[in-house]
Amino acid sequence: MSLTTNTPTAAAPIEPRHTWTRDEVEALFALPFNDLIFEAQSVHRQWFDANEVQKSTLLSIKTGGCPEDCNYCSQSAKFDTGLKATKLMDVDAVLEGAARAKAAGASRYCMGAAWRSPKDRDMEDIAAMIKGVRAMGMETCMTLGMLSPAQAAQLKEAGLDYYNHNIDTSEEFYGDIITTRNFEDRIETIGYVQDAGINVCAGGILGMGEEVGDRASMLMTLANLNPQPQSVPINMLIPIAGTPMGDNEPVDPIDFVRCIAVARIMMPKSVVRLSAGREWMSDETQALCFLAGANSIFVGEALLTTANPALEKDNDLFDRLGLKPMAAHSCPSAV
Ligand code: SAM
Ligand code: DTB
Ligand code: SF4
Repeated sequence: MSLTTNTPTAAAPIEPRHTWTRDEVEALFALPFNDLIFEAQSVHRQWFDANEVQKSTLLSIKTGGCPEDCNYCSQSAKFDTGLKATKLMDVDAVLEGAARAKAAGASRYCMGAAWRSPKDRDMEDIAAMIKGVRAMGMETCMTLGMLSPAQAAQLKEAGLDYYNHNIDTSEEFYGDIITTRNFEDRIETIGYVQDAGINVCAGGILGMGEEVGDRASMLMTLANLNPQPQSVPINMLIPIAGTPMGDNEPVDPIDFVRCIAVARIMMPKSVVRLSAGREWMSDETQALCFLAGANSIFVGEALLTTANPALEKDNDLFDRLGLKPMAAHSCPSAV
């Protein structure tokens, strides 16, 4: 495949396109590594400062006991992972966590609940959390499972900036990972979020036993959404003992970097997040991910139920790479 697929003209930065075919995406994955990274870095510099990385912090506002059967997840009630289920947290406790995240340099606070979908009775507290975090000057993100159009509108009304709803893998492989909902359900909620005027955060997981073709198909689905998701998390599977994926083999870091690069090329105006799994990655792998166009990470010592690198370790990596945090509300595609 020619390297000119997405090559910019000197004058105008390339705009996202929504007509990607699986053959085109697979051809990107098959490029020699150096050509792929060069192309990704060239695209990256058109819309972003290549030395800026957005920092988000996660909080699990309702942990465990989830009725869904996502084969990778510590929080599904279908697997015995030893996790203790909790109720929805108090608003004040969530806001205390947000203040700590802001002090540690996060520009976005992401709140996750282990629900199939939120109950209407929970929406008042959820709205209070969004308003409180926003008042601190951080971007807000929620991930609560499937939404109705009315719930999406309530979240928008409360001031929600981003809604995370991952497609996780290809449409073809989805049924092997989750049986309690289908791929179409995911796309439907993403549509409701877009219709409500909320930025979409949607990505997936590598290391679940998928083939390169599945990774290509997943990125094709994401890039062909119109608009493209403004935020694209690429997670490395964290194998959880007690789940069907507890003994999965780790992903080859080079293959992981390739996927980041292809995502960057296909979604030039989106923030691509080097998401779960950094605790198990070398500094060099992370540096390659940034070179390939990743420009967001989770900071803080926990993700939802698993570990994330210590703050000092991340600050040290930023210093050694000359990286700076991205300011809130500076994504070029955000609504
Ligand atoms: N229940 C909501 C949902 O599934 O949409 C929100 C929370 S869910 C834990 C958020 C995302 O975290 C999942 O879609 C998945 O992509 C990611 N995730 C969960 N467990 C993971 C694991 N063990 N390794 C990597 N990513 C994981
Ligand atoms: C996303 O794509 N990854 C985050 C966030 N969105 C919600 C979650 C990662 C979870 C990793 C496993 C855990 O901590 O339970
Ligand atoms: Fe539930 Fe979300 Fe975990 Fe699936 S990924 S089991 S929906 S918390």
